[in-house]
Amino acid sequence: MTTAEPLTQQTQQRLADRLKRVWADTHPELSPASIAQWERCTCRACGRSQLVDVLCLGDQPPANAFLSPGDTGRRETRFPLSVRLCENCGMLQLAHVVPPEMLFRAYSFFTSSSNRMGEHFSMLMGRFVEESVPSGGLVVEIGSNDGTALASLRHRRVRVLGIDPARNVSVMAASRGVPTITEFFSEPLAAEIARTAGPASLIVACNVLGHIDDLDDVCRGIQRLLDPTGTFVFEVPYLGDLIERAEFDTIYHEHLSYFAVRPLVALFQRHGLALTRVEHFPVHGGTIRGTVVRGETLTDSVRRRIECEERMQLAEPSTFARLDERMRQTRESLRSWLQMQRDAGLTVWGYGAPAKGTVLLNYCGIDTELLPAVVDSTPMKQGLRVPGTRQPIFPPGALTVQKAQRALILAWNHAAEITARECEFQTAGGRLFTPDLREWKHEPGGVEFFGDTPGGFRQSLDVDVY
Ligand code: JHZ
Repeated sequence: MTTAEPLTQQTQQRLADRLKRVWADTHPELSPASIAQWERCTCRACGRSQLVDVLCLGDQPPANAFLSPGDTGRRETRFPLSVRLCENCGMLQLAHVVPPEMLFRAYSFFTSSSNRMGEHFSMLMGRFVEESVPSGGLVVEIGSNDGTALASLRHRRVRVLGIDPARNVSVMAASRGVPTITEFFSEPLAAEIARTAGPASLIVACNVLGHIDDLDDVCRGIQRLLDPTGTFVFEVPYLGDLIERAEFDTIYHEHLSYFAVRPLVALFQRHGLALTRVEHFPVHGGTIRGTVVRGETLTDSVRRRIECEERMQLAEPSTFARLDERMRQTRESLRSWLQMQRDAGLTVWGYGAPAKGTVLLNYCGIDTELLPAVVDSTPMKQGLRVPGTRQPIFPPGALTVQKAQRALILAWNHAAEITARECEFQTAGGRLFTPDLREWKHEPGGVEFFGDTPGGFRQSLDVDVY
């Protein structure tokens, strides 16, 4: 498809019909009326119906729907992965919603799988508890996963409560001593928590706002639960980084929204909430952390950030036409590099089976011929296969045992941690590359990367505060 051109009526109808059929097959309990809601025609941030189609990554299986050995004979359910831009507020968002019950009840991503992420969240919690939570105050985390962030508060005199719909990760959180409600966050749930546990001094939501279709309901829930002087802190991958570094593999069905500051301000303002501070981190390829309080003030720093986004043309359809071109170039260069390795008799395995790895492999059409297997440290993923392209997933040690000569780091946001961990593989002659084809090496003084970065793709980021 050519980007920045609206889909034809006919194509839109075909996609919508297909999605409804999939919904009806997989969820017989849903009424036709509820199924019909799952194509998004109004903006999640401003509510207006000025959405234009700007990108299409084809039909893809859900990125975390790993296949068990018994599943390999069956056809996988694929959903359209198409992206729309709101011409009114600039919010980038997915057009189609895969049932959240399918995506989030059994979750294969664990926050604790990266030591660095554990440190990052523990620093976030420590700082905001000191800034905004009195002794005995309540800290609530939306999307608390395996409890890593809240568990870091165990020595502080505060009460903690996690909320996460995934049963398996909630059990892990409970085993860490983190009380967790195994549910989707919603306004009624927020009202119930406020009634039974009192208002929250701090509400935290990291890498979860993008997963939620009804952001108005989230904001209403925050209004219900937050203490009048409380703070809401969130982290989301930043759209500016997605575009600058062509991080298109972070586009998948779980991520319904791709946030810039301007649409976030519009969303919060409609609910009597004010985004007062934005910080920018290199985490997950570029993340913004927002601090939100009750009120309507637009601070100078946030206003400057919005001006900067205008200069970056984050809300221009032509920006996405350029991104589409870079996506195609990445597909070409990655495929020809893998073919060259194969022709030279070198075996390349994937390192990490993150959700973004599924997207990269499927979008680029990288099957087991080009990349026979991947390794991942998450026990729940080992023994399964990557959705769509079907590479088997082994524990990391298999890389050396099976004598792979190259590893393509699909979890490129953890490249430094992985390179430092894989000394044995490198000592045995193995070489590590990220999808931009830069080589990573563990040196005595730390990790270094080599090679040109065509088009400035995924370089490291500095931390800055607006
Ligand atoms: P990682 C996650 O996406 C999850 P994903 C989520 N959908 C989200 O919103 C975004 O982040 C922002 C493995 N690994 O973090 C573990 C090793 O094998 O990039 C994981 O399977 N060895 C909520 O799924 C994967 O890589 C290691 O040394 O793209 C990393 O997944 C390390 C550090 C990781 O998440």
